[in-house]
Amino acid sequence: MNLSVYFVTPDGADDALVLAALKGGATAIQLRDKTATDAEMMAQARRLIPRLAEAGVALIVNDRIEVARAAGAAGLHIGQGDGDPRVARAAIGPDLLLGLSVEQAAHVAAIPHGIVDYLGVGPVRATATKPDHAAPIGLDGLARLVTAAAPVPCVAIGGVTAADIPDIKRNGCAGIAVVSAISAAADPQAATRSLVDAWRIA
Ligand code: TZP
Ligand code: MG
Repeated sequence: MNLSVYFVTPDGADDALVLAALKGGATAIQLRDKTATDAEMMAQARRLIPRLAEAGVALIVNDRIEVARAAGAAGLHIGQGDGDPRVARAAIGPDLLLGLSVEQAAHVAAIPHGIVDYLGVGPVRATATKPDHAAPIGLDGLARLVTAAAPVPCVAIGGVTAADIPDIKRNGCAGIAVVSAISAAADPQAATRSLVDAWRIA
């Protein structure tokens, strides 16, 4: 799975935003919406999955195990407040990807072996996108957690912009996970393309 430019949707994202990120070259997409009903999220996932599949891009569903399963998503992403990753793994079976958010060394140390496919590590910086986020870890905190997590692939999340890409890549991350760097851009497709290009040349 290519996690290099992983677009995480803001609440209420429309399909056009996701498709713009796809056209811009996003390599993975997470449907994350804290405001949608399960039925709304299911319908959106079902509309998007075939479009993404044509481009070989995985759709990962945030939080909602039943939506991930029933919609035929490529995976599920959960956080520290979403229960034991072993329970999520048992529910989704062996074939779906499982991503887990980690914010501190203790979270990495507690990961059961062979259960998760990748980690979202952060927040690197404070971000208005997730009002209840944990304390920012900075690029040096990121480097420590990525080293501790090896060989599990890590994506850096939280206030990440194109300017951070060289440091993040040097830290051994498999990619960046961003919301506002794409969703708040005047041209989300072009913004995604800039991130993809920045990752490639870093
Ligand atoms: N988890 C940690 S920070 C964050 C999530 C979902 C939000 C990242 O959003 P942005 O706009 O890229 O800072
Ligand atoms: Mg969650």
